[in-house]
Amino acid sequence: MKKLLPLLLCACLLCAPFLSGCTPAANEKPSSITVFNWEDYINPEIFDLFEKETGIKVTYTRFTTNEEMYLRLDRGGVNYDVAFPSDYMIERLVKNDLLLPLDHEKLPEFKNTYAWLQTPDYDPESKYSVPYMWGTVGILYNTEMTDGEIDSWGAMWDAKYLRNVLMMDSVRDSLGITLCYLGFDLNTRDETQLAAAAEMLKEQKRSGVVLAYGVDEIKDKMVNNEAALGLVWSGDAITSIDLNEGLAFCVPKEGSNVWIDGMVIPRSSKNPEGALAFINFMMRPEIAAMNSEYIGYSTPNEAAMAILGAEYSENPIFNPPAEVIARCKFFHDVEDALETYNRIWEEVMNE
Ligand code: N2P
Repeated sequence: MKKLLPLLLCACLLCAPFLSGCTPAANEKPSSITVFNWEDYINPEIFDLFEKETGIKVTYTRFTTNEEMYLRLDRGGVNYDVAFPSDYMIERLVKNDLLLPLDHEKLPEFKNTYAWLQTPDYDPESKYSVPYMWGTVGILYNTEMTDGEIDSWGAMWDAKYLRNVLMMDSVRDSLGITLCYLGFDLNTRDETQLAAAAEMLKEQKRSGVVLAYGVDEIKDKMVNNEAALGLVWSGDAITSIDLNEGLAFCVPKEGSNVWIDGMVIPRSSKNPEGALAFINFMMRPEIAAMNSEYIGYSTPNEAAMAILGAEYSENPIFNPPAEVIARCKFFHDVEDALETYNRIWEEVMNE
């Protein structure tokens, strides 16, 4: 051993340049993250601010629906460091082990989150997600192309709006509001209820009221007075009304969906540390406020809400009154009924 020791020391010294060449590189954090978010759902200035402060460069990739996002995470092959799924999709991602648990030690800004949003039932301990934005689903309508106040989903089936209705090309949203209109639970797995909703959606298409099915382009068409009614998320209603004051929004009396989108770290992340830094940055009051102001969606951040002030907190679309929330329900993962949901949507599209 005595003879071996100097030899070992020598070997170590000889290797040292290579080892030291390796060590910093191994410790060095990759200086970029890939953020996988919805279209039109972040103020791009935030990426520059984050990069300036941390040196971490952000690549921004987009998706249109939760279902599309899920498939991309599930198939693997692409690396995403931060993604923004909704409540029911977080449930599904957790069930299928596609998310990394969050290290809350690295997320001190989480404290700014409203207490009621810190323990959502899809992730009661915020173990895998922190809230990003929340809102409702409703009808955006053109007050000059419709008569009187709209307060029912029935308007979207009304023959007088021939070729004037924009439906959302999003399975849960379009089926969800149809189920509400029929008086059924928007998470139903009952085949008879789902078949009734399917028939309603096909009938709506056959009748010719539907001008188009879309997602992000609905707000542009509504702003340009191209349709009388559109199915939208509340934040898109705010953005649209800002650009066209002839538009109004309602959450119909039959009830609707209230949702929370979260920030999560997919299991495939190559830079979870960078991802945590980004998520924490997004929860800073000033950043959350400037982001919410830019995209028009409601912040779950109490401190940011204080910065945004009365103009926002008193806007009933941005901060819906209790009676509106009371008639809304969260989506949940429908598990094995998902096949039925997808089949129905495909049938509607092919009708
Ligand atoms: C904005 C996307 C909003 C997501 N384009 C609603 N859950």
